[in-house]
Amino acid sequence: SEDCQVANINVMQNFDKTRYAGTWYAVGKKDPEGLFLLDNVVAQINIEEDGKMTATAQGRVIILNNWEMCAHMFATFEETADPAKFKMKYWGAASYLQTGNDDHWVIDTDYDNYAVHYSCRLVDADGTCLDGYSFIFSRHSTGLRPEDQPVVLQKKTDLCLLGKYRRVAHTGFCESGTSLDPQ
Ligand code: AZE
Repeated sequence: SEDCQVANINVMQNFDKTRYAGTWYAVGKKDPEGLFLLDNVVAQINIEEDGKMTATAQGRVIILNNWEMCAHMFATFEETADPAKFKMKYWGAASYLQTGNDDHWVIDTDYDNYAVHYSCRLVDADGTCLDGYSFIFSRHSTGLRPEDQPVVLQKKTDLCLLGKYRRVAHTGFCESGTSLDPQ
């Protein structure tokens, strides 16, 4: 939002989770504090038979003693009054990975090419976000289409996160057999 108030952030109107389902490649990210997914981040959104949204995600991480691995994560989503705002419970396939309960807000998506995700973990006393993360997702591992770039740039600006994103590389790290985590 204009005043960077988390409560005033605009999310996707008439969000359709069934169209959000499928594979998304993270092509940009703004990191939170602490351990986080480094690169090769791919999310798979599923709609279960009961209509509930779930997800799996993978990404390269470095844990504890500089141990590099591919993190395999699972998530369930709790719906809220706003169809584009979810509570995401997540955990790792291995116990030493992260668990958490984060917001999962869909800020904007055309469903077929790009999606802008946002999660504020800690709202400051002044209503701005003190600790959060955001992913720019693409249906294409190669990045955003040129025509989607200005739309995404505007959303980054609206989120008060312009200049805070890094590109997310896709090198095949989580597709190779080099992972220490069983596939
Ligand atoms: C997200 C969307 C799809 C489901 C999940 C996502 C987030 C995952 C993490 C994982 C962190 C792992 C760490 C391991 C050491 C948003 C991509 C689960 C934040 C830090």
